[in-house]
Amino acid sequence: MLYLHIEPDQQQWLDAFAHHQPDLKVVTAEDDFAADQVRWVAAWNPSEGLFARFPNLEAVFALGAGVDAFVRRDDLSSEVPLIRLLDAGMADQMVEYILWATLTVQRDFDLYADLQRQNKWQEHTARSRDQMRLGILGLGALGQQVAKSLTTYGYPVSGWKRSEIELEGVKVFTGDQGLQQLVQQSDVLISLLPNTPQTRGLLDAKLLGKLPKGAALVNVARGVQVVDDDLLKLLDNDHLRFAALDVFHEEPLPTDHPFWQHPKVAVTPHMAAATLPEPAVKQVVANLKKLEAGQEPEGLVKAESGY
Ligand code: OXD
Repeated sequence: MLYLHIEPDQQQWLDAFAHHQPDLKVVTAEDDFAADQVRWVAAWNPSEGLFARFPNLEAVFALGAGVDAFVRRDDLSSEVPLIRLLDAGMADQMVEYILWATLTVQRDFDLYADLQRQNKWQEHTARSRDQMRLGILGLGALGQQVAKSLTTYGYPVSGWKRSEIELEGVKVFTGDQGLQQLVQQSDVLISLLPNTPQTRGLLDAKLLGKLPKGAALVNVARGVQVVDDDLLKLLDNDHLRFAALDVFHEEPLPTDHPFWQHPKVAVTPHMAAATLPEPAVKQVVANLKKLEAGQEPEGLVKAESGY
């Protein structure tokens, strides 16, 4: 039996399970069931104490890419395999979001919106794609797919990862020095990093100050990676041109946060890449089969790295 914990659109998820594995018994908080019969939980934004309800838990499926809400919890032993989604339709959506943010500065749409508010007709010199160097922080499963996809649009794409990898068409930087180098040569810096103690507060004045003047920041990872005051200062002193922020320290973003009204900030409500029920459930079901066959599931979170 699998317990499903997700909002909104719970029915779509139930339908997707019924479609991909009709013989799997899926229950939710609305059902009557014996908690000791639950072998798996598939969840997003798991509530406090959720996992403690199930004494015979064999695995947990995070219905998203980031698992920060699933690790270091009192109700979930690190012995229970935790499996996250690797793409499930998210990469394409991330690419769309990044293209929107990139085009906003490349084609000066932010400046034109401002000019329109002043009834001003004034043309800016446009930049071509090869003049927009995209730097991706985080080349995990999602980051690699996003990076490869962005190269197909003609943008020079670089990426940073802790460990070495080869990625066709993408210049890969590693290590602390590599991080500085990547930032120094990024016109648009994009965070796809996992939320770990090492990435929290990483995007501070010291690092963001190394971006070329006029660069943009796109954060589609986790809000805690950005030091908000540092980012605001760099936008206010014109070192940075634009920030597209989808994630925040506190969500929903408090109504009095300066990001809301800042002319150089675009705020979106953690929507850059929604998890789509169909591909996500397909991945969960494929991994359930692997677990039942004694094989390692794809997207198994490693205890040492936490992602
Ligand atoms: C995710 C997210 O991690 O949506 O999947 O934030």
